[in-house]
Amino acid sequence: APRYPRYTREEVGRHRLPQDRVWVTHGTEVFDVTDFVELHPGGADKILLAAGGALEPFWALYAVHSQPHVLELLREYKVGELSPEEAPPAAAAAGDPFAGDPPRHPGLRVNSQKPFNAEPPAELLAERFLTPNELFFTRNHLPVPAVDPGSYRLRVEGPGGRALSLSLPELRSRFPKHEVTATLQCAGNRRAEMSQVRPVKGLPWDIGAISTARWGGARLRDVLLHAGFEEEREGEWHVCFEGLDADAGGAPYGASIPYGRAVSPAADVLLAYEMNGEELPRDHGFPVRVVVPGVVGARSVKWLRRVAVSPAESPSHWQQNDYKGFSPCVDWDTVDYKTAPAIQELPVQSAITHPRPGAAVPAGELTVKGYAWSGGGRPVVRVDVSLDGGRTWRVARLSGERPPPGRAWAWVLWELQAPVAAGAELE
Ligand code: HEM
Ligand code: MTE
Ligand code: MO
Repeated sequence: APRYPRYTREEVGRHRLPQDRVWVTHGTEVFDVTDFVELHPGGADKILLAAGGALEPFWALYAVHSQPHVLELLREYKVGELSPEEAPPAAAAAGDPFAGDPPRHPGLRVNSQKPFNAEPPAELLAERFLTPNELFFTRNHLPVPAVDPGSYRLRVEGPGGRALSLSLPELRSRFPKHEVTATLQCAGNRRAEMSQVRPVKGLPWDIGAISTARWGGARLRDVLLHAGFEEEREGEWHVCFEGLDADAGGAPYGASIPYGRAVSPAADVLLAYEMNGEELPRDHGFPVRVVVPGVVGARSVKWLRRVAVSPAESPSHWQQNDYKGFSPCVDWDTVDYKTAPAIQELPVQSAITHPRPGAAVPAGELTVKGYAWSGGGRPVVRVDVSLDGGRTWRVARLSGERPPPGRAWAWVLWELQAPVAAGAELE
């Protein structure tokens, strides 16, 4: 058998661009696939997502690769082996509060490592109506708590009901499982584009702080009614959520929604324990999270430990002093948080996932793709696309689910084919 040179993962990692040669690993083998990039049936942009690292996490998303002819083809490009001392990524330092965070998919675009905040790359974001769990955007404010499912209890309490302490098996067996397809979007989605207009503080999210899943769990409504809370209540009431993740001072992540939304059968608010048919991944709230469809992601509290009915909104920083909207004339030095309500329903949103800004597109027929979504369960009825800065418009083809009226919780994906003249600049 031929003897191949040995490389470390770091050396492989220096080969991410065609000008540096494109290397990937599979098992312990190293391949130079530069000459295959343009021949890849799935497109050059996709194969480049794996450049400099392991193929397996990407091939796990696309089963077409689990055929013998794909490995045979790959073998032609073998240039080396990984060094035998190449251990799995080093264990995190003791004393690091993030040392217990779970492993993540290498395709995610990371905006912050600790706490972990990451989005699927635009090339993969709208490839599928349901976002694969390992690519679903992650927005963590704190380290991911380690939860023992056996001793986990969810507390439910507040005036007007009896206190409950529910184990995971109780939550699963006492209440019917309800399933909802819902898109979650962070309020910061597309902040990088906002910063091009005027620099704003916060994580520089591109267009991927949004993802869609089929969530399964108990209806919050069923749990509240089981605890004896009335469907109709006089006066102002809120349902507050607390997570098991807490800051250095011991304050948990928290948020609240109005009582009426929590008990409304049409609002579909879930205490979810399943995501796309699997148990919730740790990054997305294992073992139980709230899913509030149509509402800013911040209210869908992960690692849920407590549900409290209260006459006041959640006292949490993230309900009181963050996730609020202000005039452009207000900045961080002059803001008075009490003057604005906490964001609940989000407005309409639409973004182009392909082509990317600045991309060169060949003359001929261009495919433009993207997603569109609205908060509040309002359906997207049409997506119009302009290639000439808004002078003329074409209507895109939509694909998605057909939800009941007022319950359009999921995005639609859209696509348009349009002719492009040579040398044209498209806006
Ligand atoms: C399709 C090889 C990396 C996404 C294919 C096919 C081959 C192939 C041979 C056609 C399979 C068939 O239809 O029988 C490779 C090799 C890779 C690589 C050798 C790395 C060296 C990737 C990566 C992604 C990807 C990293 C995604 C991030 C796809 C997709 C298709 C495909 C979406 C289906 C295209 C279609 O049917 O329209 N690939 N692939 N591939 N690949 Fe890859
Ligand atoms: N819940 C807890 N306990 N801790 C958090 O940091 N982040 C919130 C929300 N729930 C958060 C949380 C924010 S701001 C968003 S946008 C969503 O979770 C993101 O959910 P995801 O990470 O599953 O995409
Ligand atoms: Mo968020």
